[in-house]
Amino acid sequence: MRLFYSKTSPYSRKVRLVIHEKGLQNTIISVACNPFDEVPELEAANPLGKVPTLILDDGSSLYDSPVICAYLDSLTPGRLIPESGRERWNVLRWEALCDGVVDATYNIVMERRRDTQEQSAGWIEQWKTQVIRTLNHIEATIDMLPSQVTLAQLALGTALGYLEFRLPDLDWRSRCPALAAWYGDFSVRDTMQHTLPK
Ligand SMILES: N[C@@H](CCC(=O)N[C@@H](CS)C(=O)NCC(=O)O)C(=O)O
Repeated sequence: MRLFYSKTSPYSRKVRLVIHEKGLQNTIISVACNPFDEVPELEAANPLGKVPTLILDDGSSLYDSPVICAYLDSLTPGRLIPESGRERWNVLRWEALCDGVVDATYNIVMERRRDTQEQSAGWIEQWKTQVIRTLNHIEATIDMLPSQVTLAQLALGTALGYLEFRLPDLDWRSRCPALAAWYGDFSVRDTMQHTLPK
């Protein structure tokens, strides 16, 4: 299998965390790229031209990150996404919530890259409000994370790492002390260290 990814993409990081947590490194060739450049092989595999995109051995491809994570998780035992029951939907809901934080943060990052006079302060405020409201919700419900490591924790670690990397001015740590304590423990995990954005 071949994974098109970018070293700074949070969606790619979540997939790379799954690869490392599941010990699948030797079955996947990782191809770093910049999806904003022309990358013909990526575009042939995914007309959206986005990373992450996974090309399977039969030439077919999978995207986006939740689909790739679910697929990779299904390959070996020791599931990061419980196979059934309430636990499954709980983990997938955590992933959606954390991916939503990443989506709003990514939108802010992209908006700030436009010429100053073209930026919308209104949209940036709207996305910031989404991020802060969701972080406050997670701060209040952090005790409800599954007891063992699942995709929920990987998605949360990805979202907080991305905030730290791209939006340090938000200062989420002082807004959310319980989350900061959780991240302090989780971010030293080998797989988190191995997939740091750079
Ligand atoms: N929902 C997608 C989002 C993927 C995405 O937006 N990736 C960004 C990089 S972080 C990208 O490839 N952007 C290139 C573009 O939009 O042209 C996922 O979860 O994989």
